[in-house]
Amino acid sequence: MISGIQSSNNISMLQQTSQVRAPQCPAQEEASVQNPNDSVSFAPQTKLEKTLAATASRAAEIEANMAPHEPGEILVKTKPSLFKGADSIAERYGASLIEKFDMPSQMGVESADGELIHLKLPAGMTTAQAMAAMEKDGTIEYAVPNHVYQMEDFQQVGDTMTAEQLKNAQKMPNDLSDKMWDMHNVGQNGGTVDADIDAPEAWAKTTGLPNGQGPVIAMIDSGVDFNHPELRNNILVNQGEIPDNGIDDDGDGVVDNYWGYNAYSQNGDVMDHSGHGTHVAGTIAAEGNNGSGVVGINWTASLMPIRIFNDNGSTNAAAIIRGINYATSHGARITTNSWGGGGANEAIKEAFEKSHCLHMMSAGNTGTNNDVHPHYPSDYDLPNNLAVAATDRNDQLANFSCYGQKNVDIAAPGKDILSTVPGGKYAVYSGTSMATPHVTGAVGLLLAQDPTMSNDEIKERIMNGGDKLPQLDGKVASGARLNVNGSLEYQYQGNIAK
Ligand SMILES: [Ca+2]
Ligand SMILES: [Ca+2]
Ligand SMILES: [Ca+2]
Ligand SMILES: [Ca+2]
Repeated sequence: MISGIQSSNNISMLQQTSQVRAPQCPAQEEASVQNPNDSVSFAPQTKLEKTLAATASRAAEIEANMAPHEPGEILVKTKPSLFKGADSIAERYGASLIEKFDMPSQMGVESADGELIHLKLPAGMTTAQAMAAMEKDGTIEYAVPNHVYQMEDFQQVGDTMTAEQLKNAQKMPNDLSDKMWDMHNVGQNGGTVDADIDAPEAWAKTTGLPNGQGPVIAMIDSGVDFNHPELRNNILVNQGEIPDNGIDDDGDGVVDNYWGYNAYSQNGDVMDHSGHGTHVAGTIAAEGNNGSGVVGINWTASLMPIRIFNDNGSTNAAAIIRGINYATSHGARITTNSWGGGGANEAIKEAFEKSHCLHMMSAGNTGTNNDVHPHYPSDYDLPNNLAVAATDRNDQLANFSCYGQKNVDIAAPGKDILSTVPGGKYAVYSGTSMATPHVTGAVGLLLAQDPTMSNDEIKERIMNGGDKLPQLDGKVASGARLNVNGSLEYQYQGNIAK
């Protein structure tokens, strides 16, 4: 039985949302998107007009291959050591500066880098026209669209439940529901015995570190219901900030960022209105063995909600970059990313790459091969990311899950997953969005066991410590499904190619 707010068909909904997204642009922009040459129909006079005329055919070529983006906007990376590059570039293109991204100090030597700026182009100039013109500009390293991305779709299975309704079917620990085949599969509900991540065996070694003492896990998602009784104690609040007083008490540039950061609206509102982020959070770290609800892979943890999506489940590159940079500059060690799309974006890739964090990324829900049809951010070839496919209760690749021998690293349970949803409730969801937080939770336990573990070691332990399955051979790089106990026991060799 399918119920709730989600479509009964993952695949069509994902395709639909990425293809028919309503343009958020004035009529003039829409017309120019359809025919970029229309907007420069006057005789070129100024230097800028001449440049646009000279690059018109290149602009048409870029336009033809353009993934969904915010119209009339562009992200520009200046060449290194360019004095006041941002202002002069904006002026030259008749654009206005929306923001200059702060590169947190942990990201490396600031002065050796160019600046990343976000521009609003003048009326009538399309993103493709600006990109074509900027290719010829010697002061610019790259210019990319402000791509828009969707939350990875997910499917609710059955009804939302109260804690009381759940209690009828519990096993050890005292809140391990028998619906949680992903943690401990004894063949219940038609599953296969031990097609699971061996969570009880892992919990004999560690159940995570107390809030504030272990690795900070940034959830770059739709926010979290921070009032959920299973999550509230595992969210790392910003102690320097007084909530809801309208003042940026800790002076970090964000007002009232107590529970986390809303990178889309640039404020402290991280309440989840979709269920997506709250479900992800519960898999990573619903409070464990507390006699209620469900159990997360980490019974205790330090979760950092970073909301990047608006209420329609959509976001753009600028918000994503702000979210990644916030995680990096506010002490996160891990990020989890259950979102994606088709637009490769150099600025997003660089934000991930320059962050010291290890980034978990969902492979996508179109059931396709990511080595043939790219999916981002999971396809970025970075030393510090892991891309995750989804399996079901019989250890088969889920029918909706994307895969890729080169671009997807590992599979994890992602079909029929029970976790927390807003309003203090629980629900079963399916999607690679649900698989990804299993790996994130496992990384949390690895770092609880050894806080000094490097990203390279974590990647090797996750990939080589999993259960190799013939049906995943050729589908994911490791050929394995996550086994958190196996990763905790695995001896590091230093042989996973970076
Ligand atoms: Ca098991
Ligand atoms: Ca603040
Ligand atoms: Ca405040
Ligand atoms: Ca619980």
